[in-house]
Amino acid sequence: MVGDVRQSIRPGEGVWVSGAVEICSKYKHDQRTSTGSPPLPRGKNLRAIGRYCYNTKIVILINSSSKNALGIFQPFLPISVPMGVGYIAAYLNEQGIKCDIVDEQVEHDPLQKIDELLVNSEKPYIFGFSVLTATFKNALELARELKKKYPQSLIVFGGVHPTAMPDEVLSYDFVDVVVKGEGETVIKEVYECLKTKRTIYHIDSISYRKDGKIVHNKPSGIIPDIDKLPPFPYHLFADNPEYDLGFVMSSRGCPYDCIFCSNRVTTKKGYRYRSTEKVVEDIALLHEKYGMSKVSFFDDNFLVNKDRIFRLTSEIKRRGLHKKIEFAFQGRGDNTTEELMKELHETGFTNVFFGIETASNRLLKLVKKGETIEEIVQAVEMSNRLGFHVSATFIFALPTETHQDRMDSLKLSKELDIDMVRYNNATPYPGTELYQIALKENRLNVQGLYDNFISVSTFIENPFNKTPFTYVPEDNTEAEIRKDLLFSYLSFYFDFRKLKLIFLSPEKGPSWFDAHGGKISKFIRKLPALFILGAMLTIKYMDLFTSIMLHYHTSIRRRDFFNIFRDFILGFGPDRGRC
Ligand code: B12
Ligand code: SF4
Repeated sequence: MVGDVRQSIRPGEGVWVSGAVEICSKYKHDQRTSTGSPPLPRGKNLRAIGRYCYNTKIVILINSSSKNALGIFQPFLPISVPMGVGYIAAYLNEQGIKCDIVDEQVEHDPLQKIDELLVNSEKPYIFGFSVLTATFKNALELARELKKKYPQSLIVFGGVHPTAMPDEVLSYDFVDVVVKGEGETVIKEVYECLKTKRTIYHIDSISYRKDGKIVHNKPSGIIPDIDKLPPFPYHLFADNPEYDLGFVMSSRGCPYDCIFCSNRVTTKKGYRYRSTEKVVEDIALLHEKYGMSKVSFFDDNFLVNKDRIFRLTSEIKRRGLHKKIEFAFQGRGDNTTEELMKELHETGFTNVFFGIETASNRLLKLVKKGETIEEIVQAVEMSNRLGFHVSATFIFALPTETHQDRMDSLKLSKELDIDMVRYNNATPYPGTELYQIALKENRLNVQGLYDNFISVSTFIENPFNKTPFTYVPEDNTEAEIRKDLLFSYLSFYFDFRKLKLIFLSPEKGPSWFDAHGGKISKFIRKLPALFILGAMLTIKYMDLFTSIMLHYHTSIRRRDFFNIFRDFILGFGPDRGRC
């Protein structure tokens, strides 16, 4: 009756069949009694999506992490609450579906944690992985182990990477289903079908294997009214002091077309925002219940709708929260106006982050940023004038970019007097237009399972084992871009005021480098890592120095290199006290 079934079936209990099998007799009974959804095909090779013959009760959501990817830098990065699994858990809980969260960022042994959670739980289980490109490898490793240990479980992958690459993900036979796009309602449907012993083949927005082939169901579209979703479940993460709870998400989606950005892979272009009341409720909760005095808006693009921002600021003021909390947000230069920025600053929005990307209008056009450098400069200058702490990112190695373009970006970042800057190397994330360009130009370099998809690799890599770039534009070399990146960091940060900011007030920045973690005990624990980091950077900068002196693999001029030190010394002059 049953072929390669890996676990015996006991009455009242089901089994997840993931081999070449036939349908178990209990399933045949279920098929008769099932309602609504299409019946399972019979007697076929059921490898892949398999068959359920029981009640599914348990959903475990796993936030995959790339914790080893950032190497020695990892201890300096704050741990963010995994929002994707958080939102899904909130939705499932609201629907009365029990689920647990396992976050690889904070779980030293996720497998053991899962074992503990499953003691006395009813089988089988849904393991729902939240996956980014950088975390894909870790997710696969854990999924493989889980499938081995719990062969009757259903392994579901969701998030940006699986949404962009469902075929690739399903080429691993231990992954059963990919949920594409926003997953709240889809995972609920999957759960309910399995629980009521129906097939899941009809569910929109999923991909799966059937009869040896990968099937992609049509997308169900974005969730039109995100206000109907339950609020973020901060309480699920509040017990772990490692998390920084100070964030809020007030919108989803972004109407722009930047070719390097994978935000829209899951959220699409439809810009949706939550009601003012609900957002301010979250903020009040963070302050009143969790004692937060700093809250970051994690929206892709916060300023898209000005009317809603004015409504938000007036409600924050009405509740007196502007006197208790400092806010950070990320926006576009062309979305700012003096009136808007002034209002935001008066409401406690003290930190603004701009993705400037490049100083070249030609490149801004090429990457479809949809704004000009003049608009960005105006916005940054206005923010400085109003007293904002300004952070920004630039992207190096965009298609057709030259060394001079990069040096212009560096010059602009210094002229604009930005407080914190990150220079990233262009990374063609799957699902973006940049990925397609890199593929078409035959310049996409994927190492292993996206091991090199780290846009800050130059800074964190081992100097003796460099991380190859994912993309190097024509007429450039990787060595040259790497040196331009290191030079830019040195030129920007070798400045008394900036160094003081990083080491003494990391909270004023966009929290990408937290040297001491706020506590002396934490700082001491980080000392060995800090030492190794320092040694690695010394080696990198010695190598840069040698290259510049010998004009080897770089077009950086010696004079420009020495000017950095001249400026540093001059920086100790009259202006030293600023900050
Ligand atoms: C806020 C943010 C951060 C924050 C916090 C992230 C966090 N803890 O959640 C910080 C600053 C820490 C961060 C860091 C990084 N980020 Co980030 N981040 C974002 C941002 C703007 C919002 C993410 C978010 O929470 N959205 C809200 C939730 C609800 O959406 P979601 O996670 O996508 O989840 C939904 C669906 O994807 C799906 N889903 C997700 N998981 C699952 C699981 C299952 C089982 C199911 C069914 C469905 C499902 O349903 C969810 C609910 O609708 C996104 C852009 C974006 N819009 O996605 C970039 C983004 C996710 N980040 C990105 C990157 C690259 C990074 C970094 C690697 C940056 C770097 N320096 O290289 C790091 C490392 C992250 C890591 N954990 O490894 C990329 C990912 C690209 C890719 N293909 O992987 C994005 C898309 C931005 C971009 N550059 O285009 N990030
Ligand atoms: S980079 Fe910013 S503006 Fe551009 S598409 Fe992404 S979120 Fe939108």
